[in-house]
Amino acid sequence: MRKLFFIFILFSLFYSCNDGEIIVTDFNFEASNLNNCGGPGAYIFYNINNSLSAESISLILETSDVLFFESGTIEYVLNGDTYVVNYRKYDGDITDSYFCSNIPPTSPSVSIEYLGASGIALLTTIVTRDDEDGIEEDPESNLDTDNDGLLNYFDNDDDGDNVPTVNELGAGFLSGNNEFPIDTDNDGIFDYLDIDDDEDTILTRYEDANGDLDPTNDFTGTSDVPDYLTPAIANSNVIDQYRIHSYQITSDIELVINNLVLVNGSEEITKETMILGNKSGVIDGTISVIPDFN
Ligand SMILES: [Ca+2]
Ligand SMILES: [Ca+2]
Ligand SMILES: [Ca+2]
Ligand SMILES: [Ca+2]
Repeated sequence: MRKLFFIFILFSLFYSCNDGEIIVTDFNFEASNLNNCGGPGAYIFYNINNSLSAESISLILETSDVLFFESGTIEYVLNGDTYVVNYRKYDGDITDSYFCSNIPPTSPSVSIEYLGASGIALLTTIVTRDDEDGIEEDPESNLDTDNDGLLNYFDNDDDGDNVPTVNELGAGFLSGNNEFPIDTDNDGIFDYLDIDDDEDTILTRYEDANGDLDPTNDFTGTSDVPDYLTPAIANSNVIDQYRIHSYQITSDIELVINNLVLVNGSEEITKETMILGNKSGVIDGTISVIPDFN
């Protein structure tokens, strides 16, 4: 009875066409075991299950698309040529190097192989960007105050005056003692959004006498207040160029193949929804960029 029940479970998950044989296929892939390697030109995604007899399912995408940098779902229709799925069983455990090393290991050997004859791979990416600039900014907002192409929530110089936002808020605001960031010229526009912080009609970006794209280190005379915060000093050095910007980026993915048909000779396995899995932190790092000046 127990055996019958077990077979019934397997049969309800997968079924075989053509010859009517029951194909005993575990497909016990843990969703969290999705891994990837490669990059533009050839991306490799794979999920390994060594728990019983070793098996893997893998997807190769030969595409020049730059993946993982934009949120959304991209669709690839399997074609057996450039977008290929393989399901394999092996005579021994396999490791990441089986898919990712330049010289593929000679063992273990593949004992059974199925090729994805058809199906649609759906790669869903969720990207998080954060400038960690001391201001809470809405990641849903398209606000780009300085129109430099970096939205405020990942622009660490929101007004494009070449003074980083974190240096324009004031210690009191950063420590939580002040409710509002500083507004040096009291014009109702906080310094971090004000392109002329001292209201002397010279743009902060231009109050950069030494031209190093950093107005905070330009002082006239013995003053310890930089020129861009001193209304009495109005020297202009026209600089229409942005300093380098940096922000944190993390990218999480989920990979699913819909209507997958796996074929080995006359044997066929179909699966309406094959979850290859998910992976956090496919990208996890810092992006540095010099925005174009508009
Ligand atoms: Ca911006
Ligand atoms: Ca600024
Ligand atoms: Ca102001
Ligand atoms: Ca000024």
